[in-house]
Amino acid sequence: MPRHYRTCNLCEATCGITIETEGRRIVSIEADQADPLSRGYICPKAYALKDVYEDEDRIRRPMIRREGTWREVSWDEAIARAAAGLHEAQRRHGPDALATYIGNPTGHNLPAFLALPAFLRMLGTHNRFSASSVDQFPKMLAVYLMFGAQLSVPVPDVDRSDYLLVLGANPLVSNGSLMTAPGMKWRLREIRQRGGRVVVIDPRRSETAQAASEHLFVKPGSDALLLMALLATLFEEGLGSLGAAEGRVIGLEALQAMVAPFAAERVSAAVGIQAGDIRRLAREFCAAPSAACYTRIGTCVQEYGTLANWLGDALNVVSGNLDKPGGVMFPQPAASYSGKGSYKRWRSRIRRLPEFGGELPVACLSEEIETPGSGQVRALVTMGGNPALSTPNGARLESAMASLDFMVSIDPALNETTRLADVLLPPRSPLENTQYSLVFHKLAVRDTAKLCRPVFEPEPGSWSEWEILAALSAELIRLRSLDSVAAGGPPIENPTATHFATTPDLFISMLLGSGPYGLSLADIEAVPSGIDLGPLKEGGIERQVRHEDGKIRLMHEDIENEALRLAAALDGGAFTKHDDAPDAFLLIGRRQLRTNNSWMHNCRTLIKGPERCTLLMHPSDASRLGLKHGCAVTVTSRVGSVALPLDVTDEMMPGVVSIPHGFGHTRKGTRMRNAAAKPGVSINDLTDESVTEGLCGNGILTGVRVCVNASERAIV
Ligand SMILES: Nc1nc2c(c(=O)[nH]1)N[C@H]1C(S)=C(S)[C@@H](COP(=O)(O)OP(=O)(O)OC[C@H]3O[C@@H](n4cnc5c(=O)[nH]c(N)nc54)[C@H](O)[C@@H]3O)O[C@H]1N2
Ligand SMILES: Nc1nc2c(c(=O)[nH]1)N[C@H]1C(S)=C(S)[C@@H](COP(=O)(O)OP(=O)(O)OC[C@H]3O[C@@H](n4cnc5c(=O)[nH]c(N)nc54)[C@H](O)[C@@H]3O)O[C@H]1N2
Ligand code: SF4
Ligand SMILES: [Mo]
Repeated sequence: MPRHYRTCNLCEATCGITIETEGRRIVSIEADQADPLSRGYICPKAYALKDVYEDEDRIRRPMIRREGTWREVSWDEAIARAAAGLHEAQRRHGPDALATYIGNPTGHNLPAFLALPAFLRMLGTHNRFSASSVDQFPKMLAVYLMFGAQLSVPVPDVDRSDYLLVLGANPLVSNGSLMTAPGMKWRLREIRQRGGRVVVIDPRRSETAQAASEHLFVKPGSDALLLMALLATLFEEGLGSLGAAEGRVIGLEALQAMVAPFAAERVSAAVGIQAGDIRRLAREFCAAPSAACYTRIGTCVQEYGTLANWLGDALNVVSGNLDKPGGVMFPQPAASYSGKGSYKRWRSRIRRLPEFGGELPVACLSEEIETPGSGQVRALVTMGGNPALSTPNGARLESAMASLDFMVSIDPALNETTRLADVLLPPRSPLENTQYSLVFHKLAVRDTAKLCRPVFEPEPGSWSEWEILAALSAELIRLRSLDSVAAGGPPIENPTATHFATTPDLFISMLLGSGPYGLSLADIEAVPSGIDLGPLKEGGIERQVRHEDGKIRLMHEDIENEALRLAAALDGGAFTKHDDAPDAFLLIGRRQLRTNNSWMHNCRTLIKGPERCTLLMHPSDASRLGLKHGCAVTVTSRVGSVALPLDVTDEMMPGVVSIPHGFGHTRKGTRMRNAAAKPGVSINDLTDESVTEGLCGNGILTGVRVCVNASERAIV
């Protein structure tokens, strides 16, 4: 039976797996013990790759929707129809009339990832959106401002660390993000076995918190205050040192002045942590032989997200832990592909939210579609995304999308978003493509390199994203050229032709050749489980700080202004004023081991078992409101209301409730039968698109103000 060595493409952990096949069937999926990064770890989702591949609901042929009915068509007809509709919107209303939304799985898919830049450039629209603005943009902006490039992300060197401070992440379930670290359960246990400490700051006693040395509840949305106070303690008590960053920073005194007003005693009530504990954490962090502060999605999806993430890395720098084994370090991948990034080159039309990394925040997409005038979005391309369920006030975006003149989705599922498309272009399974991760090797806790060849020959007549975007680009340019000639101008050359004339293999091979290890494709292919390039290496400041003077910025004007805004909010009582309202709660999200954002709920093996879309609430809150475990509750926010079962648990911080994201498969016209049988509700029918993170406009998905009451509605 053929055995194939692959990297699981479902999440950032990129675990090594082996897949045995018989014909076009998957017979078994197992952990690859020889993978140098994942060391034999996999999670239950890996087995579901079989379900995803064999899913009867998976769309395999292009389809066109007319008057509510889908019809299978040839690729030629689908591409012609898609290009004509997109072209028409741009011809009549200008380049910005076309918007794009790129979702999460494209980062895990080599042909999609490599094809996108050329395609997006060719479209020429300022209205580009992606899941990154409901995810890690604040972290990326923070490192862009501090280190000079949006992917210069220092990663906790967990395998050598003596102290890991985790804010807003639950890697035992998520398997790590902006920190590719498969098997965090083992890696955290090893920290503790070495005599080190793991401290988790989270409004819920998460799975990671349960495995940690210490857990402290924090009020949702207050991480910037906590980090300010940790830094203030460090300076006040003279605990800092620059280590490898000595002589390489500017703005140290300004940083000290900025954090000084945020003493632990002043922020304690707003953060929900005793001043003595805050001071102790700062002392422990600085006294540890090595320490890493890891801030992730919980700290991004809040109002002061960029500031919080910036402060987290400032703490790493001024405690001497940047570029130090056991601290935070810059990985050195065998091949990488990322520019410096950009900020504020343009703004959104209505709310004036800033561009970052060539994109606008998706929280403003619905108003850009709904509001008439020059620059109004009339057509949309989505690829590998489900913004109807994944973005704040998804229900509003859903009805905005339904009002578009034209929509194309490049996606293998007919889901809450793609059901609204006029043309559905389904790419073939990633298991039929070559895979090499250009993103996650750059974020990994160990340097490795692994290339995976297709498990199956491509299904006859199937196209990868590379082929889809190449054909769509060529057809769009052909139509533009016809217009130009008809108007008496010259024909237009296809600007994407050279890009698409190469192949993904050629790209990887070029990047490897110019990379630090001088590897070739053949070198990597010779080791099917992946080549081990060793632990993270010092010298990362030299390699990854990309400001022209090579210096780390410990101060930036925008950060300073955010700090002033934060101080005013603290003084104005913004963090404490609703504390006593009886039915008012702050809503947070959660991830679960057996789900993956909104799109794996159709896997039978994952979705079976108890109802998972429940509202978590602390027993003291439940008894005050007279609510019993298992009863139905209604949760209401400014934008909407949902009803779901109550789960009473002391995992929750009092005053805070939690709903997992990605559910809400109640919409008509989808083709995800297993998901629809256990639909749950969408937390993003409660999150508010009208408020955004202060510097990059990221969606605010945590600390959402809601009321909870006994439900009179039947639960769907
Ligand atoms: N099983 C599974 N794995 C996944 C995914 C999935 O859906 N399912 N999704 C993948 C994706 S796309 C991503 S981006 C990563 C994300 O990976 P992580 O960043 O680890 O995200 P979460 O698991 O959501 O953990 C976030 C934690 O932040 C806490 N939190 C919420 N609000 C706050 C706050 O204001 N302050 C603090 N300090 N904590 C807060 C939550 O309670 C939660 O425990 O996971 C990836 N892995
Ligand atoms: N309230 C709340 N909202 C959140 C979050 C949260 O924590 N709380 N998390 C946010 C985060 S971190 C993220 S990343 C987003 C995710 O948001 P999105 O990326 O918008 O949504 P997904 O649920 O990941 O949807 C993935 C889509 O990709 C398709 N797909 C799967 N594989 C492939 C492939 O190989 N090629 C193509 N072309 N398509 C494929 C699936 O069919 C599905 O339609 O959600 C965000 N939304
Ligand atoms: S943690 Fe699970 S889903 Fe993520 S890469 Fe590993 S096996 Fe796949
Ligand atoms: Mo994400």
